[in-house]
Order: sequence, then structure tokens, then C-alpha cells
Amino acid sequence: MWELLALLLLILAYFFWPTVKSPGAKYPKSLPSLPVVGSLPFLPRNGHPHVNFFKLQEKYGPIYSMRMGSKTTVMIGHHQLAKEALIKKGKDFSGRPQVMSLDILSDKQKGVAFADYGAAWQLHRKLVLATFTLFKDGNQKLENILCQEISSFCDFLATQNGQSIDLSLPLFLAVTNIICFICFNTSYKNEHPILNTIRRYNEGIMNSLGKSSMVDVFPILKIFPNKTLETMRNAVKIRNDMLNEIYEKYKKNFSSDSVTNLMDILLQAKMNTSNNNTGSDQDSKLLSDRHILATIGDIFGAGLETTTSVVKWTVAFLLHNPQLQKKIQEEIDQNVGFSRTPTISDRNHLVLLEATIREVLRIRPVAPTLIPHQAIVDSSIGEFTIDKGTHVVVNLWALHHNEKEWHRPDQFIPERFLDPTRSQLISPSLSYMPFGAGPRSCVGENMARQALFLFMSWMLQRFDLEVPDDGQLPALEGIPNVVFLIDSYKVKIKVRQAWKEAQGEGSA
Ligand code: STR
Repeated sequence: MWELLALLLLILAYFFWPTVKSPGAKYPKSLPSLPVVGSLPFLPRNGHPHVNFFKLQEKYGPIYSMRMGSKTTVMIGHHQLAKEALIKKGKDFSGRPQVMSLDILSDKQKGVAFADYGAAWQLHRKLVLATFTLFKDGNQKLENILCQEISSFCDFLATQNGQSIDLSLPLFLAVTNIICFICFNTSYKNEHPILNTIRRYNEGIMNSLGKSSMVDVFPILKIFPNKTLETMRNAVKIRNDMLNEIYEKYKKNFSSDSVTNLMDILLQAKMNTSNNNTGSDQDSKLLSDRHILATIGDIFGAGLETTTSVVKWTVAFLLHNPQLQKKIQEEIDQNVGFSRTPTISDRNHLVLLEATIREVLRIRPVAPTLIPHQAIVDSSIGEFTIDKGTHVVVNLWALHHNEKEWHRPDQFIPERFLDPTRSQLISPSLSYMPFGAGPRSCVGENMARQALFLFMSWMLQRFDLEVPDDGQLPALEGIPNVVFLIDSYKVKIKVRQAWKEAQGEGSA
């Protein structure tokens, strides 16, 4: 019996023992590590992971490694090293680790966000980027779509005048409609049952991703039943059934004469590969129905969770800084006034608002550790060897909170993004990349920046955002998930006096 156990341990140790491939090479300093479990017992159990990893830099330096199960993870916490990995050697590190929960979400690494490096990822990323160019101008200019939904959103807020509300639901409705427009040129009335479905499955996906799962570190555990993965499977099934229904209907009416959204772009590419024989078999495999649905699912989830979250963070910081809110409103009043609503071209003039949004993205980054990367070849970062297959995590939180780069990094100071005359936006530090960088950088950056600017400028032109009567300010600690979420809170909506007066004059 004991011999068997010892043999088993030996076999396990053989497979899990830290392996050094190149004997002469210099590797990043490593956290202590045990066979099988790796560095897990040596990681802090409380607090936010990005903060803990940042603190570990005091002892281990700006780049260090740890063992997670059978894999080595290298943690990067300085902008120079981060840019080397993401930009200069971007291709070397453009793989994605494979983990159970994300495998379920992405239908085995299909789509864009969690797909490993390869032809499918490259093609789908290219097609998503092409989709955004469809919305550059003309009557389906992104700005018009955003303004239309934000206008309805503000009209809804006006009906809540004097009340304290959670912005989550109205934001969800507005952003979902924006994404639905980009994906299939549809939008839904507030009572449409599909919106409930989207909310439900989305909650399921986010809940299961919020619970860090041991299966992701030790895949062998998948032989045991696992509630979190079950939640994920159920939610993903609801999502895929929904998207599939839309997709099947859509396919019937598709004509390549009019390509106006993401679904069209993907279907057009699919048709081209099956029609002409130059687009080999290979290409049509990359555009299977399941691949197409995975990409749409990604864009859906990415647009929704990130935009709603940042708007909520921004409003929360404004509630904590009422003088800042006043100043932004003065800026809007002077540059836009009340005779029209803000447009994208106002971005150049509403610099304090723009600085505020940048500061929110610094102090509460959407993805404090970005999404993990994986080395697709043997490579190096700084003076250190990085073996193929190593997971590489950029701790964006560390970059955004580096005291050498930022004056009082823990304080919310939008003015740091303005020149001393406060009339121009500046880049105060190179240690800032809220949308990542390189071949895996955020595909929605442009749309996100436009959406954030328009949501905030429209809201502040028309409303005062106040702390509810019970005096409860939003908590700013946040909840780390795939997106750094804010705890739910309420904001009191009040139509601005100046807006009312302007409307009154307008109709008189
Ligand atoms: C949110 C929930 C969902 O239904 C689908 C997705 C897939 C894409 C994910 C998204 C998620 C969360 C935010 C991500 C995005 C891809 C890029 C984005 C992780 C899990 C960020 O990097 C912030």
C-alpha cells in the first residue's frame, strides 16, 4: 500500500516538478514551490489578487514567477517589461492559456478574446476590426447609434427625477442595444423577453467566473462534479441557444450586397471561403457556425460588461467628488450649452471630463491583470529566459499604481492628465495602458472611449448626480472578476435647474 502511494507521488512529482529546460538560462526569481501544488500555498489568500501580486514585487522585483499546478506563470509589474512582452515581442506572447472555465465559455478557445494564437484567432480578430470600420461614417456612424441609445437612457433617467436608483439595469438596456446594433442591426424594446435572457445568462457567466476555480489550476479535478462549472455550462447553453436562433434566422435572409454589421461580415467571409476554391478547406473550418457564434458571444460580453462597469465607476467617483462634477458641468455648459446635446467633436474641448475618464481607467482598470498571455515560442523578457508555454500575466494594477510614475497613485486626481493651465490633455506617464497593447490589445477601444464620453457628457449636461438621502456613498474597493466590478450602489437623479430653464425658454 505505502509503496504504491510512494510510487504515485513519485510519478506525480515527475510530471509536476519544476522543469528547467535550458540549463544555462537565467529565469525570473520564483516564489517557493512544492511538487504538485506549486506556489499555491505561498500565495496570500485574502485581498485582491492584483494588489497581492503588486506587493510581492517588494520582495521579488518587477518580474517574478510562480508555479500553478503544472504550469509556470510569469508576473510582470513594470511598464518597460510589459511593453517588451506585449508590443516588442508581442507575437511571441500572443497565445492564451487553456483553462477549463474559459474553455466552456469560448467553446474550446474559439472566438477572439480567449482563442489561442493561430489562424482562427487572427482571422476573427481581423473581421471584428473590419466591422468597426463599417461604423466610421454614414448614417450608421457609431456616434449616431451611441447617441440614440444614450438619448433613450437619459429620457428614462428623467422619469426617475428625485429618486435614488441603481444604474445597472438602464445601463444594461442601453449598452445591450448598442451591441445588438453592431452585431445584427437590431435593437429591442425594454420589455422584450430576450433582454431578460441576456441578463440571466450573463449573470451566470459572471458569477461562475467570479469564483476562482481550482479546476483551472488543476485540470485533473474535472473528474469531480463542480458547481461553478455547471453554472457556466448552463449559462453558456442559454447564450448559445439564443445566439443560434438569431443566427439561423439571419442566415436565411443574408445577402452579400448589403454588409452592415458583424454578423454580415462573418457570413460574407464564410461565403467567400466556400464559393471560391482558393479559400481552402482550412479557411472554411475557421468560419464554422460555432466559430462565428463564439466571436459574436465575445463581442457581446466584452462590450456589455466593460462599458456598464466603467460608467458605474465614473459615476461613483463623481459622487465622492461633487466639486469635480460641478467643474465638469461648467465645462459642458461653456462648450456645449443647452441648445444641443454633446457630440464626439466636443471631446477636444471637454478636457476635464476626458481627464476624469482616463483617471477612472487608471485607478480602477477594467482588467487589473489584463487577460493572461502564453509564450508561443521560447523567448525572453528583459534579461530573463521565458520558455514556450509559460503563462505571462501583466499586472496592469502595478503599472497604474507605481509610485515612481504617479504622484499619490491611490488618490483620484483627474487633473494629473491635464497640463498646468488645465486646458490640454497630457500623458503624464508611460506606465499607463488601460486597453492593453500589441497584437492582443482591446479591439473595442475606440468604441469604448466614445461610449464613455457620450454617456458621461449627456448625463452631466442634463442631470445632477447626487448621494441618496440616506447618505450612503458607493464603496470604491471593487470586486475582482474578469472585469473589476463595483459593488452595487444607488445614485439620486435630479434634472438640473439650468437644463429645465433652458428647456422652458426653448418652448416659450
Ligand atoms: C463577459 C461575460 C460574457 O458573457 C462573455 C465574455 C467574453 C468576453 C470577455 C467578457 C466576458 C469580460 C470582459 C473581457 C471580455 C474579453 C475582453 C474583456 C474579458 C467574460 C476584457 O479584457 C476586460
